[in-house]
Amino acid sequence: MKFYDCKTAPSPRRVRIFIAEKGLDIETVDIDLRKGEQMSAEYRAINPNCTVPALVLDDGNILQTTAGIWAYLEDLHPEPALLGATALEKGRIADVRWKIEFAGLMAMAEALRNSVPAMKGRALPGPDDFEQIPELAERGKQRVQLFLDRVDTMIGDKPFAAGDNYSVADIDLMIMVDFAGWLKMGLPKDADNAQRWYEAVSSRPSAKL
Ligand SMILES: N[C@@H](CCC(=O)N[C@@H](CS)C(=O)NCC(=O)O)C(=O)O
Repeated sequence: MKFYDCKTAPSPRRVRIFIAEKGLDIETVDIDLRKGEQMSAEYRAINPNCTVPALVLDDGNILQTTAGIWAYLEDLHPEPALLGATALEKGRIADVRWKIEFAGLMAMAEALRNSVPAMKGRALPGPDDFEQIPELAERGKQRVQLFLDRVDTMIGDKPFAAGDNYSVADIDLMIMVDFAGWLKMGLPKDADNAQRWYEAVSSRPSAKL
């Protein structure tokens, strides 16, 4: 197997952390997004979406999204279960994770990609070029702030984002909080549940990756 990664980007970090939590050792190739390596003919042959992560399997099959790679690796290596161990846990984790992706990660991408000069003409990832829309950056920032303010309630008194066990919901939420730091936004200082949770997940060895 070969994992196509990018050390500076949030989405492939979701897979890096997942691989580390499973204790797997997978050959890794770094695609430098800052140099535009995702747009090269070689990489398009692996992932025509021009995005990372991607996972090339030994039989030549290719998985081209975080969710696809997670599902595949979880099935091959069920322990520890990161997508949920029981039917209810699987459902809860999928619910929470989608909320984090939609209201957190997508809002953050909207804010960043529509504002930073380095992403001029590249307001969406993928093979097609789109111009930035400043109003979307503003709306994205408002959505990120609303999301960060609600993390405390989302965590409540649970140890982890979707319940008693560490899961992909924690991976996505931690990455979202770190990603928000790029726009100097963060969890409210007095959000005790959110701060307690963030400290716990960030101190796991996988979080350093
Ligand atoms: N939902 C997709 C998102 C992948 C994605 O957008 N990756 C970004 C890095 S975080 C990318 O490859 N961007 C390429 C670009 O900006 O041109 C996944 O998780 O696989």
